[in-house]
Amino acid sequence: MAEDSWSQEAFRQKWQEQADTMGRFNLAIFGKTGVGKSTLINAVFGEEVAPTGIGEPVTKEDHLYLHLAGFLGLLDTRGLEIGKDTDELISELGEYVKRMREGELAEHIHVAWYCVRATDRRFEDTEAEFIRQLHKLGLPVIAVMTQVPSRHGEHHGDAVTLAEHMAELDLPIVGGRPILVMAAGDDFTGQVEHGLQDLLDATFRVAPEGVEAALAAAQKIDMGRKRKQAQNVVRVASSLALTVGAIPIPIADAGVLIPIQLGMMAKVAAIYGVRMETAALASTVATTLLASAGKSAVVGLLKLIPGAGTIVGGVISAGVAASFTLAVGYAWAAVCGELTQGRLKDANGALDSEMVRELFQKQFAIWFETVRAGKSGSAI
Ligand SMILES: Nc1nc2c(ncn2[C@@H]2O[C@H](COP(=O)(O)OP(=O)(O)O)[C@@H](O)[C@H]2O)c(=O)[nH]1
Ligand SMILES: [Mg+2]
Repeated sequence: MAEDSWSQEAFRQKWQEQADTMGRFNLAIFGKTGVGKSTLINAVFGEEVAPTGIGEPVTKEDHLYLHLAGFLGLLDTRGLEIGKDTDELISELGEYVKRMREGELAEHIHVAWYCVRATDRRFEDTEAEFIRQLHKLGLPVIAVMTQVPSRHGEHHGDAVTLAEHMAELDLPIVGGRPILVMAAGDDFTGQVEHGLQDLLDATFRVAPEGVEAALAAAQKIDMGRKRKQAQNVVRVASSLALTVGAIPIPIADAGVLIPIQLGMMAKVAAIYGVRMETAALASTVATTLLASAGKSAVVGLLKLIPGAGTIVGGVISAGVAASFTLAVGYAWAAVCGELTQGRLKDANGALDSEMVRELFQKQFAIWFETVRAGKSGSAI
């Protein structure tokens, strides 16, 4: 028990250390009411982020609100209308953007999304002017055309026409044209979600390098980005296990690998954007499994793999220790991927330990095989 709580404490600490290095990705979102901003944010960053709450007012004029949700900061506006109040909005925004730039990168506004609804079939001069002003504040602006109907992978002709029109205006927007999306499908009309990955890719292209990890963690649609960020941490832990295992570890002492793996798991969880408490809880399930049968970690898990047969003479070789750690890392990453998409929950919305256990175990077996077969380089 005492050891358990120590692990938990260490896990939280490692998670926080990692989170601190990642900082925050701050996105400003603009567009008229009803164009689909909240829906878009939900689709890309998850339900918890949607600015249904008020957020914190960040200027004394009270028109700019910052919503913090994990690795995302979302800036939106209240009470001022683009067109009618552009000057006031830009001046308030400019003041805020400049003030934040005096602080560290995690406080800056990194990217702006300007949303236009396809079904409005028009883009006003005042909107173009607003975008130009945003650009002058030094913000990379991505124009997003929302609620774009599609059929068989083709965009609605009217949306394409509107996009062409916008492209001809020579707006200072990323790629010179809007990105066409449908953030949420609709069963009744048969509309399917599309374009979100393009939007995310464009956002990655213009976000400063220093917030790439935070953006990867905050978004929930591209697991590949998360995995890529996690790779390094997993490899470092594996090398560490290799060093520890250079003197063959007696099976009974295989627990020496657990701290290495716990630290790795904490970092991977943060990299994936899994909240600390959820991650800590899920990690206990995984480590219980690692230490299953009340014996050593390695034996416990290797027993689950038919024909692992790598334990010779009652010791674990450096190679096994390293492979084992790699497999733990990637299996855990799979768990984290599911968690960030709101899965592995029971009917009450609480973490479902049984599901976590099953997924981790299954993924571990797969990865251990892959790693031992030397296929990890290309597969991961
Ligand atoms: N099916 C579907 N509905 C959308 C989409 N975007 C917005 N809506 C609907 O349009 C309405 C307004 O969207 P909302 O995101 O609240 O707009 P906001 O005022 O810009 O935040 C809501 O009823 C949404 O359900 C979309 O991509 N797909
Ligand atoms: Mg909204």
